[in-house]
Amino acid sequence: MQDRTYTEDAEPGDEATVAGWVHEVRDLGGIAFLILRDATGKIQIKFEKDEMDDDLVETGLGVSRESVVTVTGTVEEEPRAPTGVEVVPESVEVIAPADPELPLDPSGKVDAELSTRLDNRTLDLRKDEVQAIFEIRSEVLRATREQFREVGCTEITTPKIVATGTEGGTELFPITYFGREAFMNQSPQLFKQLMAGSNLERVFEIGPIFRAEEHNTPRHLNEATSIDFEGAFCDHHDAMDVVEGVVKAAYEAVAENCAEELETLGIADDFSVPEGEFPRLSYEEAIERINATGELDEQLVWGDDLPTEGEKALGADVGGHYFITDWPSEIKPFYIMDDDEDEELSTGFDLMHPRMELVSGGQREHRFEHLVEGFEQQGLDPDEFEYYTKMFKYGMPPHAGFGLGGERLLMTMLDLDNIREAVLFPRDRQRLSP
Ligand code: AMO
Repeated sequence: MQDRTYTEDAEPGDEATVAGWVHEVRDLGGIAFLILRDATGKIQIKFEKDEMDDDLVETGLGVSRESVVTVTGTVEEEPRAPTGVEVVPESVEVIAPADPELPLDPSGKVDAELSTRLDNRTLDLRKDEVQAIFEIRSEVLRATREQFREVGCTEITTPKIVATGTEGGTELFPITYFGREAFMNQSPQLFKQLMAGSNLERVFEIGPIFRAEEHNTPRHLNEATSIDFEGAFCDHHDAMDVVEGVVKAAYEAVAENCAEELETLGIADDFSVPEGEFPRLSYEEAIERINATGELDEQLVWGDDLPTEGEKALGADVGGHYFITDWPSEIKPFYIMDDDEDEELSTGFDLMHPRMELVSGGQREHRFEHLVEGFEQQGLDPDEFEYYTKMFKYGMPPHAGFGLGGERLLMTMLDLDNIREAVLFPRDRQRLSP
């Protein structure tokens, strides 16, 4: 729309047209206010009933909440107005009237259940604190991309419809692809490795991953955003350095550019950029420390996966982001390389936030024979992965990488209770639309 002024840009003395939603109409008798809201904020429109044209007053005050209007008038200084200015209207046009029966209250005065909010995301996003989450999400993704470019990575996008799974068979979503069985991709794992072996060398991808998770929990989604990295001539230590840089860059960018959003979310005072190196604990140390907390009914033994309560106990003990390294090879996937000196150990690592796991990564098995053996050990048919394995015969350098859960990064950064708060239209066991 031509000549439209955002509410935050309206300056006293301007002749301006503002456009947005009717946040509230406050009728005080002889004087009344319409509060108009747009992406940048709110502005007060003043109606003096005795001094203005009746039609204008009627239109301005009769309009239902959340209708879309444009208002043309003079911007004047008004210290008592919430933003210090108000508009004295010459014309008001109702562009799109809203049904007075709203499924939720965008002013936030009446709370709504999460499911009602997710069913009506358009209205939900009209609330400042919900808008703030998605402004921050956008900033996190921007900063992440910039950080990857800083360390020499090329952004790639890889297929989401694939012939094989990589992260365990039970979590696959099958689909029909021209009469053949196909799947929604669980991870760009194999594609990003194939690109680490190309002349691109260092690649990243930010895209959807699909998991038919059994769990319907506050931290699992069936479609999540994965922030993936893969780098040639990198080992797992290098990959840990890269992910540490990315996480810190995301926090720094939010601290620097989202002060208002953090204020809106009520977390500005508690928000801090993680400082110093993230501690790197071995899996063995991790289980010892978990056992020492006494939080678990049964002591963990070598080879156990870390249960959620164990992760929480360790998180509370460490008190910040930390890595768990040197996992037993048997609980890491086929593409993870074993330790050079001890076959029982792998180069796999996880990056943890005190509340939950954010990242898995590791150095990859780049030696053809070892890779094929690994497939067989995990009961996978190497022939099905021939498109992948054969490239390991034509010069595959050592490489390493990681996958970082985008929504989990946001959830932990903003202290959200439920991962669904960080996704516009979440996919979970109950939710397939909108
Ligand atoms: P992994 O399966 O551990 O590793 O996934 C990596 C990270 O992605 C996030 N994540 C999820 N977030 C929300 N809901 C889910 N259902 C979900 N599943 C995963 C987590 C997790 O730590 N290919 C490897 C990565 C690699 O080695 O490069 C992989 O996918 O934050």
